[in-house]
Formats: sequence, C-alpha cells, structure tokens
Amino acid sequence: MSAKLADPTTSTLLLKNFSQLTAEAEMKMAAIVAPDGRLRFSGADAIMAYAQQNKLRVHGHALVWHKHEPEAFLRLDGNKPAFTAMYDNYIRTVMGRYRGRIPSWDVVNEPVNGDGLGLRATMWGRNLGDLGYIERAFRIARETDPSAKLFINEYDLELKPEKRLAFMQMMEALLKKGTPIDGIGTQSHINIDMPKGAAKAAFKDLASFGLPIHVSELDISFGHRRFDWRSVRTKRALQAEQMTDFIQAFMALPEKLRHAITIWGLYDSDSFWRVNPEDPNPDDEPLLFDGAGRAKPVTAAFANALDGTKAALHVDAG
Ligand code: 9MR
Repeated sequence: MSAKLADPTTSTLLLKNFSQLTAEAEMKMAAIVAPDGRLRFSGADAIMAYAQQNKLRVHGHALVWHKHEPEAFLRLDGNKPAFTAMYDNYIRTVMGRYRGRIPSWDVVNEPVNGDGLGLRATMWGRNLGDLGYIERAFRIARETDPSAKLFINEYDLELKPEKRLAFMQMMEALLKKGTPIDGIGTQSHINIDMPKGAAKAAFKDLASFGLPIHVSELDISFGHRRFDWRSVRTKRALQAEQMTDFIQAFMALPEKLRHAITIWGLYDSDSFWRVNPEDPNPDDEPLLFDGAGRAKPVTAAFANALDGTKAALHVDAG
C-alpha cells in the first residue's frame, strides 16, 4: 500500500475523504517477520510516516492472525517456552515501536472458525491454548502500550448469525478471565444479497458488551453467484440500498459505541475480492470509488447515511 500512497491522485482522493488509515498488509507478520526471525519495519514505517505527515490516525492491523504463521515461529512449534518468548517479544516489539502513535490495534484477527463452530485451530492455540493465545496477546499488548485501544476483529458476523454466536461466547469467556479487550472489530465484508435486517441484528448483539464497535473492513461485493443475470445497474442500485441500511444500523448505535468505519480499499480496481485467490471476481465493484476515482451510487448512499455525523467518524482506506 505504501507505493499507492506515493501516487498524488490517490493521495489527494484519500486525504479529501478519510481521516484514518489501516495498512492492508504492511503491519502483519508476513511483512514484518523475516524467515530468520528478525523483524523488518520498512513498509510499516513508510505508512506511519505518510500518516503522520498528513495527520491521519492509524489503526494497527493485525498482531496475531491464523493466516500468517511465519517460519520462524513454526520452527519453535511445540517448544512452549521458546515459542512463548518469541510471541511476547513480537507483540512488545511491534507495538512498542509505535507506542503512543497508533491509538488502536487489532490484537487478534479472525479467532473464530470460518464455519462458526467454535474457535479456530491455529499454531498459536496449539502452543498457548485456544483461548490462551488470545488472552495472552491482549495482556502483553496492554502492558506494552496502555494508551492503545485493543480490538478483537472478526468476519461474517452479519452474514452468519451462528458465527456471531460463537464469537459472543468467546467474548464472554475472555471477558470473564479479565482479558483487556477495549473494542470489537466487525470486518463487514458484506454483499448485495445480505438479508434485510442482518446488520441491525448484528449490531444489536455486538453492542450488548458495551464496547466500542469498529466497522473495520467494510465493502459490499456484487456477490459470488455462479449465474447472476442481473445488470450492473441493478447490482449498483442494490449495493447503494445495502449501504444505506448498513450505515443507518451502525449510526443507530449510541455514539460511545461507534469507534469508526473503515472501508477496505479506495478504488474498486484495488479490491481484494477482485484477486482473492480462493474465488476471484474481476468484475466486482465493492468499494466507494471506481478505477478512475469517480463516485458511484453507493458513494452517495454512504455519504447521505452519515449525514451530519462525519466529523465523529474515522473513515479509512485500507
Ligand atoms: O486485503 C488484504 C490483501 O491485500 C492481503 O494480501 C491479504 C493477506 O495479507 O489480506 C487482505 O486483507 C484481509 C484482512 O487482513 C483480514 N480480513 C480479510 C481481508 C481480505 O482477505
């Protein structure tokens, strides 16, 4: 992403519309942990420098994630003391480097199984306990930067009520143990066919913890139907409607529970869903701007639904 920020047109569009930034990849283990275990920060530092220069707030993403199990950790798999030491050191070093400069972090990303049945089996859980690795990450994070708001981040909480239930059971267990969680991130990779009322129901459940909610990776996909004969115009209209419902549901939350809304990318042409190796859709238009930076029906829907409250929100291009 740091390369994209160097492009003046992109930078202008971003700064005109957003006040917070999330790195799409540069602050993850895959970018930071070298095969020999050393930690590299050139990408993350470049994002920080850009953000500071342009007075953007940065949301840290993400300290621990099942998708990134670096070689250096895998070599210590099963050696609990050494694995634990590397784990703690990673969180301390990364958060410590940006202490006081990154006000919120996704400490653990996607801990619930994709199918919504309980916790995900990961290398982290195998070595530190399925709930233990989450609890430990939050405790070390709190110790490292007590000023940072610590988030747990998950996907499909709107689309799969059964997954939301598993997420909520996990939250209860973690909070009961005194885990220092300050907020809930709901990625909100939704689509134009999401049933009406799904977002409202999700926000109602998630708000029951009384913690701020971050819509952390919002995009509205045209969906993944194999045969979809609807016109692009129809899909764009449905997308705009879906956006209105979604943002209205979020804005109906008490102000203290609304942390921010992050959009997962700036241009449709950069969206992860176009190139997702598991199910690429090169015609998808999930974001707020087309490839030329032009607004679309969904853009107006987004702005209108936020009307008058923009100043209270931190909107980001991931
Ligand atoms: O959009 C991100 C893509 O550019 C990266 O290559 C990928 C792997 O790091 O991660 C993508 O972002 C994911 C996010 O970190 C967590 N939720 C799902 C996002 C899409 O896969």
